[in-house]
Amino acid sequence: MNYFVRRPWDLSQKHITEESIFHNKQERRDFLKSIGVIAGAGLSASLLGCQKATLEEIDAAGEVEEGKKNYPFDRNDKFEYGRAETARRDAVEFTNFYEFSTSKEVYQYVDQFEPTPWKFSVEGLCRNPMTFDLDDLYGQFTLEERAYRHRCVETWAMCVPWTGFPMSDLLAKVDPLPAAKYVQMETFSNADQAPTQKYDEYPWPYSESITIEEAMNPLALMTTGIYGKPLPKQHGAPVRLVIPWKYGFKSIKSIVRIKLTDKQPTTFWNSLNPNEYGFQANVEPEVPHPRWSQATEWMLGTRERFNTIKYNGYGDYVASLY
Ligand SMILES: Nc1nc2c(c(=O)[nH]1)N[C@H]1C(S)=C(S)[C@@H](COP(=O)(O)O)O[C@H]1N2
Ligand SMILES: [Mo]
Repeated sequence: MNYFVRRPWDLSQKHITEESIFHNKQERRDFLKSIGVIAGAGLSASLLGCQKATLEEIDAAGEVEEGKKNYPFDRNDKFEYGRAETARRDAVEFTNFYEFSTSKEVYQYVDQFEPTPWKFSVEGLCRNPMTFDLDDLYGQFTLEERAYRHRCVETWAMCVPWTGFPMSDLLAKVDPLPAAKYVQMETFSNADQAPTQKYDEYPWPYSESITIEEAMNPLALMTTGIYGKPLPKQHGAPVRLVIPWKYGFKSIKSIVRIKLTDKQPTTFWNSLNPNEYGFQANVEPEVPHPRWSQATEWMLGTRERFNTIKYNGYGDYVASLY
């Protein structure tokens, strides 16, 4: 029999007024000056916001060479967006990475960041703690490309092809002890390379955590690439997590440490504002953020509006966890 199955993300679309993204060039210049970027780093006029940066300039600002020879990896067709793929330019020029900037034009602030060589450790409640460098990741794991939807708590969304491998494969290597209940993850800490880390109103380093059951879910992806290339700096080079059924802030970038623990760890956004950024942070359209509704979302680039879908449309994989 051949009939149309309505997938959870095939919902009726509403086109609502565009979100306006605030660009204040003077403010940005003042900030760059205050952190000494204008004088030292030799950014081009367009990267300083005098004119729109070209894709070539954005690519040059974020590019990471190491690992490139391995790409691209085969796409796993099990995963579909159910929507149009976000144009690469729209994703690469609009990112959240607070270590570098509280603006979305993170690519303008990453020139001091050196993501290679890189090492990260997996430690804590496991029988076989290990340290991995990038060659280990490309050599020891089976990487693939996956088309995932991404939903930020701020209501923007995108559809992008990530490259990576299941976090469960990583955890299998370290052999977790039965007492391990949570996976705690930390981003690098280096104020010389990441300007915002000079500001101590944030609880650096950025940290996140999920339960071990969530980490073992096949959707949880240790991610090294996007659009068939290594992650550019602003997307969280050289290795990040992607958890597509949760708000984007759980998908921690540029990971240096993963620790298995028996107690729920403190996490970056949750400790700053627990009312606005819950620990669990599953995508739930019916649960408003205290300052805005979560009922709809808008796509980077096209600004198309969609209704938000529970678990970002990944209920088949994760609903049984909750
Ligand atoms: N270390 C770190 N990881 C982070 C963030 C951050 O500021 N620092 N921002 C998060 C947020 S809010 C989102 S929406 C996603 C965005 O991923 P992208 O910028 O690659 O699209 O990264 C998440 N990971
Ligand atoms: Mo986000």
